[in-house]
Amino acid sequence: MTESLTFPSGFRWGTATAAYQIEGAVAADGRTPSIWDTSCRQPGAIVNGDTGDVACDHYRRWREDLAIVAELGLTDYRFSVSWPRIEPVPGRINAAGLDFYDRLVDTIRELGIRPVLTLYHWDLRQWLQDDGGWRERSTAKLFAWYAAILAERLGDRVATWTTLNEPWCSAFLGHGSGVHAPGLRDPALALRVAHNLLLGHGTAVSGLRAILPRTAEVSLALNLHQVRAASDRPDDLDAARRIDGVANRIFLDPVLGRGYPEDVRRDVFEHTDFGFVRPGDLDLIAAKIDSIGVNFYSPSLVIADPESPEIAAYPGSQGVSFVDPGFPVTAMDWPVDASALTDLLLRVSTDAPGLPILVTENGAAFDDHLDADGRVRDEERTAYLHDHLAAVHDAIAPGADVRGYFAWSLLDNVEWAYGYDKRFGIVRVDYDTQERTVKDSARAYAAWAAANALLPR
Ligand code: PNW
Repeated sequence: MTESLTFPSGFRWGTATAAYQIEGAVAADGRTPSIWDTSCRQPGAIVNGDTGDVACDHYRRWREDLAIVAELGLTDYRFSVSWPRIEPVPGRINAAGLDFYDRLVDTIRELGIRPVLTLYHWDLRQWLQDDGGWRERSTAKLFAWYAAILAERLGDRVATWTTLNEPWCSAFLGHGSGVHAPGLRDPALALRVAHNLLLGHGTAVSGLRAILPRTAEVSLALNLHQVRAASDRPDDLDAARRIDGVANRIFLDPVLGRGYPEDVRRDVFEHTDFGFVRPGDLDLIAAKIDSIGVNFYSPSLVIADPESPEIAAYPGSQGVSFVDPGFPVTAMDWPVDASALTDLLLRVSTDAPGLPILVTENGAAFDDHLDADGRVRDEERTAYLHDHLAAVHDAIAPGADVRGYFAWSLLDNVEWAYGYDKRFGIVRVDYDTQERTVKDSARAYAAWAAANALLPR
């Protein structure tokens, strides 16, 4: 690349984390367990038997971590609030939990950074799971109640609110394939859970509107799949339609006011007739949002495969297989193709005209290491971030209204079912000493943020 690619003025250069993945201190100050604390104690659920008990000890080291974000000159920091810290037992607000996020938000702002708050990044309170969790409609109401508590406390200082992070994962990895907490495998339940999550989103949005200043930005972060068909043959195109339906449109369409897609209803009819949708639900779910968060890591390529049984994380996917698109892969074995992000952003901007887009997560795990001179030369991550930011630029040029980008993740952290094995951080964490090392990728990212441009490499 010979010239710099400049981003629109005001473009937000952020980085992101999630509470369970970094905080540790799982029993501190009155916190009670979440479904992830439970899951990580089930033999075999998490690689190496890892747990989030200590994680990056961010609950104690948060000042140091925020200082790194400031030193990198980033404009935005996306974090999530741990529901079990706020409401450790039914109906009782934990002052110490609220105080933690209050201090965090004040310090983020003092450092000149914009806080972007996610209300739910998968750490459901275990006692609520014991009462049925997202299987129950009532959980949507409880979620909105919790959202309102936080809005009352932080609404004067946090401008951007994201309700749910990646409801596809909560519904279909948590209740379909069972690789995420609470580890259930029941496609009919997973579809009901998807609806209750969306109901929680919509109910929370309405509640937030009543509390937050009119200038607040309310959003939802989806891990949209960029699905391509292996060929233009009708059966391959139909395979792509199915995956697009149950991964993307089942969330996007109701949120954008179009209700559940008819073709998805047909694909999953053996599991459910959507009888869980009650009058008024779709209006609630369509509550106006101010931006949409897109989390993107890797493209999907699918092919018609008549012998293939339903893939548990994709209800209605019988007769479909995912195939290797042949790109280089990350340590997660996820193929890397930045052009898929351009296509995805253009698709979202066509689907949701007028709705600003934030890339709320993008990044990669690689097996990087600390060199003797104290540096982490993670060139593959730098290249990944560079190419995906160029892909964002490619989407903005023809008109996608992308307002910002958040590198996942600030820190190496607990990568859910993969434990500490996979390092996504732009900052390295030594889990023995808790020492942080700013990786070369973070330095490169900081330089682009300072220039508001991708500089020639
Ligand atoms: C996202 N998939 O998770 C999450 O928001 C982060 O907490 C996580 O660390 C990050 O991506 C990296 O994995 C995903 O199987 C987990 O398609 C799994 C999938 C997608 C996203």
